Amino acid sequence: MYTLLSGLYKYMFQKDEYCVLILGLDNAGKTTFLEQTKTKFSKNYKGMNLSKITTTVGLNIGTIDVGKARLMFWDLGGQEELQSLWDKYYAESHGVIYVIDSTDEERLSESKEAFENMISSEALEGVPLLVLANKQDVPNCLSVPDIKTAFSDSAPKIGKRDCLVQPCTALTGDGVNEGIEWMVKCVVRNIHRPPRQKDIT
Ligand code: G3D
Repeated sequence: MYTLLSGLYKYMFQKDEYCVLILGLDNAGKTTFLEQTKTKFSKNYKGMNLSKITTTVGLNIGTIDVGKARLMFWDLGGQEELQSLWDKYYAESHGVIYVIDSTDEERLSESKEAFENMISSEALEGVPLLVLANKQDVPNCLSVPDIKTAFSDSAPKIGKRDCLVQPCTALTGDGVNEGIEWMVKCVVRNIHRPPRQKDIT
């Protein structure tokens, strides 16, 4: 009876856990996105004042539950010297959210370089990739088609992994639900896929 009840309890309440990295250059809006996500998806979370958030130095973490999935976010610092730490987290991650500041055309090529380094990592092969074109509230910012064009020659490196470019305003929350729901769908589907041939030992 105990086994039956504990099995039932586990079935109803146990969550599958997924690690999702939030990457991008400093000032792209990673921490604002994480705070907005926690505010939207956690019932009792009293978010920080979003206008008081300053750029990530080190690591911010956060957890949300969506259905039977528990997403654990690691928001890593985007400064050049911190980018070299990103790959230490790749092997553990089930999904990547890459945040682009759509108002910063000057640093777009720098962002693309960091993006290409990241997607070239073997450890991230097949891992779903959500690209956020953030700060869409700012007039005359780069649109999703502009960003897709600028990043078009990265397509071969993206390969067959799930990838979505989502317009987003982390400050107001526009596009946050759509992005998170897409990520949940992909990581859940991915974990139930049969292992790749080279993973079989
Ligand atoms: P980071 O964690 O990637 O370094 P932050 O970036 O989340 O600290 O955000 C950097 C700056 O961008 C912050 O402004 C923040 O308010 C702003 N920001 C983040 N998301 C948006 C958005 O969707 N729209 C607009 N207009 N601004 C955004 P400050 O002035 O504090 O540097």
